[in-house]
Amino acid sequence: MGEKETHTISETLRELPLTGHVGFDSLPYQLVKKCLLENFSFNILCVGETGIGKSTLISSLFNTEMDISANFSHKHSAVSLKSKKYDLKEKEVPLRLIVTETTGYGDQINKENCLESILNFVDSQFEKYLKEELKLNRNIAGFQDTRVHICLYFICPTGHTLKACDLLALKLLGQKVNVLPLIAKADTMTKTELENFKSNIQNELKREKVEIFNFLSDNDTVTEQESQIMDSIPFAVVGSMDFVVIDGKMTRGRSYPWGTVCINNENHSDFVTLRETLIEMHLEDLKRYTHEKHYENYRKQRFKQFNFQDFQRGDEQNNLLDLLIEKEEEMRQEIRAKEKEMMQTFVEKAKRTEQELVEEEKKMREKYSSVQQDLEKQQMALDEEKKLLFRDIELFQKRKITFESGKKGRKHERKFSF
Ligand SMILES: Nc1nc2c(ncn2[C@@H]2O[C@H](COP(=O)(O)OP(=O)(O)OP(=O)(O)O)[C@@H](O)[C@H]2O)c(=O)[nH]1
Ligand SMILES: [Mg+2]
Repeated sequence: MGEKETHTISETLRELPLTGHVGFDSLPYQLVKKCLLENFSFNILCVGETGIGKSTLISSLFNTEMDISANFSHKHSAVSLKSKKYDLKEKEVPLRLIVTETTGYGDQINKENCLESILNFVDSQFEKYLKEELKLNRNIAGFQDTRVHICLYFICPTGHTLKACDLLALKLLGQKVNVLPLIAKADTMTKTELENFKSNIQNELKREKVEIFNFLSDNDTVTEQESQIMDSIPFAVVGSMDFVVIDGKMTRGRSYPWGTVCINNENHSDFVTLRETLIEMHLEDLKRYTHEKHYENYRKQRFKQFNFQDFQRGDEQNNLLDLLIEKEEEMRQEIRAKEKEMMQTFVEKAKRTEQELVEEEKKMREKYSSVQQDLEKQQMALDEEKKLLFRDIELFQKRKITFESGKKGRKHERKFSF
């Protein structure tokens, strides 16, 4: 029925030739002007083991000295994320770039929870946007959108297949964000090793149905370039903060005793393909897909949690106001229950603290009386010793007097005997 309707409309559509200049041919220029005034933005999430080359690759991609601040430590008890904002400009086109990197990914002995913080980070960016969207006075145009537009997943250049944790990470991340796997430090493998590694990963991703961002056009016409791009995933990349001179030109590269790897050389790595695909060709697609697919999924899931449903025409029960009143009442009850619970916890804690204080006082008193008893005993012992000492002194004095008087008597006797 719908198809039939469209058919009739298109048949009756008339194309009218204009007799003069109206001015709507300038609409694309107005859009360009608006975009330039608004600032372009792009948010990248880099997930990969410590020291795998995340910061170096981002610096190489945007050809600028970014703060790489590596911490040279593998002693991280948990995975955390660090975000940095950069304002870049190329030929008067401004770009606000937010780069988020994982810290300590893969450094834990128990890797069970290493994904939790990354998935939470992705969700919390969606949540921020949702909150802004639900505000009464929302400002979507001025809102700093931090939703992740692309997640670059750095695979270790092992030459084998994907590790179980990489596979799980790619699978879970692929359901929430646009994911692009990369083989990091590709210069550490030979050409054949790299080809085999790539094909192993491709097979595994296909077998496990991992969702990787699709760079093919939405319409049916897939260009050769697009299918080449898809065949090259995971891109084997090389990054560098150093510059080398090749054919008299300064270029980013890595010098080794046996030769030089030029990151812009397509025979050396897929770096150029990555840069062109990500920035030149699909930056806006990645943003659009984030909003239209991943954010929509998140929004739907959150609304389901609140029991929100779509309104059907003529459905009297699905009145927005009723629903909101019902929700408000539910939330009030929830808050009341939470308040009660908190009050109970507080009273219990206060009781426990009071009891603890009484016990502490009792212990202190006992300790005080035992110390006092000890002191009294010591005092008595000292008094006893003092008494004995005085008696000894008295005895000594008496003996001294007796001895002195005896001495005088003996002297007198000796005088008379002469
Ligand atoms: N061989 C080789 N080494 C690289 C490549 N990219 C980066 N490196 C080197 O790897 C080391 C770590 O690079 P970073 O970019 O700091 O790695 P990171 O993943 O950001 O490290 P953390 O932020 O500490 O997790 C540095 O010594 C880089 O020079 C590469 O493509 N090939
Ligand atoms: Mg880094």
